[in-house]
Amino acid sequence: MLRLFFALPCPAEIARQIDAWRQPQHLDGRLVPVANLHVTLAFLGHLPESRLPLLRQLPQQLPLSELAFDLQLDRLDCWHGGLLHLAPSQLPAELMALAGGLRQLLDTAGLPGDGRAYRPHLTLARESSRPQVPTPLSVRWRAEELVLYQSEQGGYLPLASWPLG
Ligand code: 2AM
Repeated sequence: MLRLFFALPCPAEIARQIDAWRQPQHLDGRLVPVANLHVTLAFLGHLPESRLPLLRQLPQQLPLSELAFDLQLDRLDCWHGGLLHLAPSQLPAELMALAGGLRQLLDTAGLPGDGRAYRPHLTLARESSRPQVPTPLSVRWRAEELVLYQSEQGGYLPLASWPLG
């Protein structure tokens, strides 16, 4: 079984910016490694390897050439359980179309989600407290790639990717 998810990778330069912000904040908890920073679009959980051919075809059914967009993450928040993250205060229509489109295709393929509403975010640290006096952080990048990842111990392995725009 493979633990899988579709996500937007965080470009290396932006990931470095985020890390440069994180370092002096003295965050507690477990920091997400720089190379693993991403925004999940659809979480698939554990699936047998035999599902990979289907998953490799699925995104092609979306109008990917129309779905590049600027993603601005400007809201620092900490959810229940200490999930410190950045989220967009404005939800780009393309982001919601991508996540919603993937969810619909997955449902149709017999791979339903857990029914929870999609709340886009980039996790910075787990089991963490909100920084006491956080320096504001806002990052923006052009989302131009959709990636299917396998989550393994110690990292995320890209299995397939599709250009946006
Ligand atoms: P998180 O960072 O908020 O924990 C790989 O684990 C990715 O899948 C992470 O972005 C993680 O979100 C997300 N993820 C893990 N379990 C999930 C679930 N049950 N529902 C939605 N996303 C999940």
